[in-house]
Amino acid sequence: MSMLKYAAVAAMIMAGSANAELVETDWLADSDGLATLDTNSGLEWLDLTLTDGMSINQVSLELGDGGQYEGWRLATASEVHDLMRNYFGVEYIEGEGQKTYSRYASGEQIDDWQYHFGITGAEGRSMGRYDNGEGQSVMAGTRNSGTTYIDYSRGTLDNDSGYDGVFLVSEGGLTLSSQLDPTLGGLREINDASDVPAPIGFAAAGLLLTVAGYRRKGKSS
Ligand SMILES: [Ca+2]
Ligand SMILES: [Ca+2]
Repeated sequence: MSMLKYAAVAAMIMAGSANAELVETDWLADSDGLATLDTNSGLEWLDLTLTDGMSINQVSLELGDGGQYEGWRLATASEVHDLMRNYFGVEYIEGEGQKTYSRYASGEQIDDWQYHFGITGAEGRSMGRYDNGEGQSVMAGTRNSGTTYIDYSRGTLDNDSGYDGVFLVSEGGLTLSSQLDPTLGGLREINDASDVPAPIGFAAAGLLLTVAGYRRKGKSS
């Protein structure tokens, strides 16, 4: 790959990671707004209100043929981390464990998040569970106070509460919006076209800056 292409890809990735653009999409019927497309990752997320109060294991039982959430799958921890990092701009490092950001989110961020994912509990809680990768249930989301959570401990995969739903995702082709609107597929294709997984992308961006730095040094000396 030429240096120019590296620069273009690195710039695209850095620009894309700066903020996640969330777009309301429809799952089953026109204007139901039951899903949300993250244009950054190309993933569609099911509204958290639809799984509110359920454990991860209860939701898992409904993912197969004929199930309530047929075609959706559980979001991985790193997919949720990416969403939180990109949307809220939190400086979360993989493996850091439970993080609570007090009064972190702006009013606009909270409003938009609640609008897209729905309210799951009192005081504007808009929260979802996911498997932390070690068979434990953890939560991410925000609430009216502005406190934002990542990997907040919620006990076992059988644990449930009225505070949060479960994060479910789709790579496309499942929701009505992604079937009808070619631009949604187009967004995914743009993401796929870079063909650079995020960690490699960041490495490429780092390499580019390093090379640029060496060049400047070389010229000045
Ligand atoms: Ca939505
Ligand atoms: Ca609830």
